[in-house]
Amino acid sequence: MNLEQELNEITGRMCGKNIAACTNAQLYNGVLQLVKKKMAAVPAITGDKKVYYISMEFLIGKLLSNNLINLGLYEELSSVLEENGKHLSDIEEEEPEPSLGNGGLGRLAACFLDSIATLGLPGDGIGLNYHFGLFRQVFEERLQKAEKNSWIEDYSWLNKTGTSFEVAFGDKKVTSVLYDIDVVGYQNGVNKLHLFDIRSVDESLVKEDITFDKTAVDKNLTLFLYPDDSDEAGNLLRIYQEYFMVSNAAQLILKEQKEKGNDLHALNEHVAIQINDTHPTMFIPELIRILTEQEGFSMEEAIQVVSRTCAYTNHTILAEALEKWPLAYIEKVVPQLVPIIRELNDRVAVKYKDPKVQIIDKDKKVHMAHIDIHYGYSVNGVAAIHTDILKESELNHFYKLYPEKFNNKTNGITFRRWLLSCNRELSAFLDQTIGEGYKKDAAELEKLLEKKEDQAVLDRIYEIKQEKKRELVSYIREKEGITLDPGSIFDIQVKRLHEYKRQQMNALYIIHKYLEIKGGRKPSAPITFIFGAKAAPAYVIAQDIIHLILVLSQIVNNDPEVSPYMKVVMVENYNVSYAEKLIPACDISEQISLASKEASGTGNMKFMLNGAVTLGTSDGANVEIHQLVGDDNIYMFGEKSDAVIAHYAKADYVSKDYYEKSPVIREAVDFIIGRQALAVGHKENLERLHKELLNKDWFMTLLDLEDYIRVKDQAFADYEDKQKWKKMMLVNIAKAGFFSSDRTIAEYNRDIWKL
Ligand code: 26V
Repeated sequence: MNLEQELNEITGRMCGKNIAACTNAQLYNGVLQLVKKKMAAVPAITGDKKVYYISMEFLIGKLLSNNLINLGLYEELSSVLEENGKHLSDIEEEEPEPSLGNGGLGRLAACFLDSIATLGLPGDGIGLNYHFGLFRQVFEERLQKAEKNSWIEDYSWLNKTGTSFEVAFGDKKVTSVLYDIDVVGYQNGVNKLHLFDIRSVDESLVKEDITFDKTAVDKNLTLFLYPDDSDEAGNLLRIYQEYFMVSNAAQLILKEQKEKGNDLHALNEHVAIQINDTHPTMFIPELIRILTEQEGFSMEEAIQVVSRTCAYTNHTILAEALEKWPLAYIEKVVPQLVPIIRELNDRVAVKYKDPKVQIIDKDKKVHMAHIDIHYGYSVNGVAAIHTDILKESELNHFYKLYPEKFNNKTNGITFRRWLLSCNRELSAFLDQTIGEGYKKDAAELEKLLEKKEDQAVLDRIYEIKQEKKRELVSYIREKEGITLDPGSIFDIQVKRLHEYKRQQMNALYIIHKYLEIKGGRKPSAPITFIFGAKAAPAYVIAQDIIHLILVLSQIVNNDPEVSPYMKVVMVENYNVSYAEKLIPACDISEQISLASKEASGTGNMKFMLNGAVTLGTSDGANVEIHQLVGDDNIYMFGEKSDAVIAHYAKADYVSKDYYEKSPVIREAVDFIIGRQALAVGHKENLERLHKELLNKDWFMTLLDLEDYIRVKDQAFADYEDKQKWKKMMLVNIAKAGFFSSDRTIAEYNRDIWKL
């Protein structure tokens, strides 16, 4: 049977229609079944040693297009559909997005699974099957409202397995069920993403918003992805979720190892466990508990084996995101772990006297990262500067104890999704221009540098950008009801909303530009400012920043004197699918975090790969982007991380000083509570934000504002020199190869997993 016959056979069986007669929704279900069947026929990746990547979040996004590309079926299926009067892009729109992550950490986990399979390494993901992913964001009266966001339909990528375990919480037991999603590598075999669920989940607990009864654990354990990103969680349910995940993980891994006939006493020869941030840390005491209680290990040996098997990745230095659970909470949820955690603590206390490296502190809080560092064999940061900060300041006390454990693994992104799938025009052009080798070896993108003086190549890269901008314009017109000028500069900042990422600084620039235009200083080219961001529901100032941006959008877009020169859009419900449309259309990529605070960033890499030029601070992976493209192909500004760290140490940053000495800053900040803003926005939100900027500004917005304005104006002016801009685009694409997650995973394997 050819592909068309196969699909006709499936749709006939599912809904009694052939391809041409199906609705797009019916056809999506048919295509889903077809692709799942194809994936089931791809051989599993096998080997002596396997990695398990344990993570509370796998922000996989839609899977159809990616799986088709990796299976090598995209073009064929696309033509089959066209011949039947259908379009693959319409079918893709039918797929619900699994938003099983908050942001960078979860998306990284998804990119890693793609690369592990693509490199042919045996490696599975282990996580939770949340019924509702990260909340759906809607704007009402220019405020964020959070709604539930379900993604599981009758037909989905999930395959129910027969695997099931018992997990004990104090006096009650919960039974798990395991669902698997196949992860197919690019022109390679299949690994699995294992997502654990409970049998007794009750979706009816949830009303339209995202509040629900948090006490009935046997009904709500896997209902929701926790929506706090770097805010203190402080919630028992979170500990229930974490323990449920790691207990299942430990049981699954031991079951698989026993089935393979491997000796558990030599577990580290067969298994590597990567602990994604501290959320899965209880895996360590849980595995020790099972080995000692059920497998006859002595405590000493169990600790030795586990310590040689587990490796930890740190993703943030924000103090509020480093988990510290009160021992009393753990006692309440999983009393069986408490003796193990005490044992681990006591062994540390005997060896080291420094209070900074203890596991249980004087307030009886358990420092999860400390368990990982003492009882894991590797600690890695996610970009060079981040790892340096861990070694030199944040985790310096540990670095002195265990220098050999610390290593850097600069993040990466999968080029299958962030180039081949979201920008088929650019990848097709690269195929013609430098050959297809870059798809397997991303370093080959550098071949593009040889074409830097080739006018036809430069023109085509620019033209593709214009095409992607036009596509985005029609998408935004349809979704947001706002009409944009595809001839304007597209300046984009999309990422979680957090003060350290400084969307508020971008907003202050917009105010500044607005006032300039009102004063008669028109920009050389029209500019479109685009934002996309969700704010944790409990994070008040982040909500206020969204409000400000929506207020500015209203003021600017409706001012006939200004709107021909600038527009402001905050897209609703920014998610992976939206990112896939925004990133290819971007001219200027905003990466403006306060230096030292963004561990790496991965959006910066996606933008660069799609020919955007970075406007950024010396933070996270921006530093490495800067080194790769050189001064002429990036716009850097702001104080460096050591200066920022010194400001914190000396507590000498006073935002009011900056406000008072600069009329430009004062004018922009005061606009927030001016007549115009208050006419459109809510007094409470705007005044709170204004007060925060003047009296606290913990993430030092005003510190870099003037420099930001200067460098951003320069970038906009340079955009007018088309020839110069095209060359910058080309260099950025050519140098993006380093940021392939295939490179990152090859390094994890070489230095940590050794599969
Ligand atoms: C913390 C918590 C606290 C408990 C409640 C739920 C929750 C969820 C997430 C987080 C921490 C998020 C940390 C994170 O996403 N870090 C980002 O990781 C990216 C991948 O390494 C990196 O590029 C970003 O710079 C970093 O912010």
